[in-house]
Amino acid sequence: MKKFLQIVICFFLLVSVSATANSQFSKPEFAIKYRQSVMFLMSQHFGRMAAMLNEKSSDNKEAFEDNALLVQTLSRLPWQAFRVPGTDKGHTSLKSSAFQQQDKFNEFARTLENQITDLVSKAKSGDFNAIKTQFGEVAKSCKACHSQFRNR
Ligand code: ASC
Repeated sequence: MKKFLQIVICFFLLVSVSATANSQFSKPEFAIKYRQSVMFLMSQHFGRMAAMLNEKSSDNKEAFEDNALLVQTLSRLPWQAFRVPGTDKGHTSLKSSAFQQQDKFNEFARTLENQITDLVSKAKSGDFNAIKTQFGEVAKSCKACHSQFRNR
């Protein structure tokens, strides 16, 4: 009987641990804060790349690539936090339609990831015009999602 009880307790512990791992956020506000933090970092590193492109200096090649790599990593982080139920309420500009149009939302997310990956390879090539054009494509993919799913 004691053994049985131990097994039952182990089972419930495992279930509760995996439930936490699945939801990732202990409160909806943390999901909002998490994705806003990632977006803030992305905008900072994106802005640094824009400034470098305006300076047109080839000294910036490595720094540009570093920033592109950071944005590539960051671009993989926020999506799960956008799927937490209830996080279209509160301190957020997320439109509720993002929940109703998950496929569209995911498509925007994948497009950004692909466009930034392409920017990383262009950055490695050092071809200024190709980098500038691809930077514009990344910016377009940010804007496309924001105008669909972000409240002004
Ligand atoms: C940013 C930021 C956005 C996007 C967008 C790109 O840095 O805050 O909303 O880039 O301007 O087009």
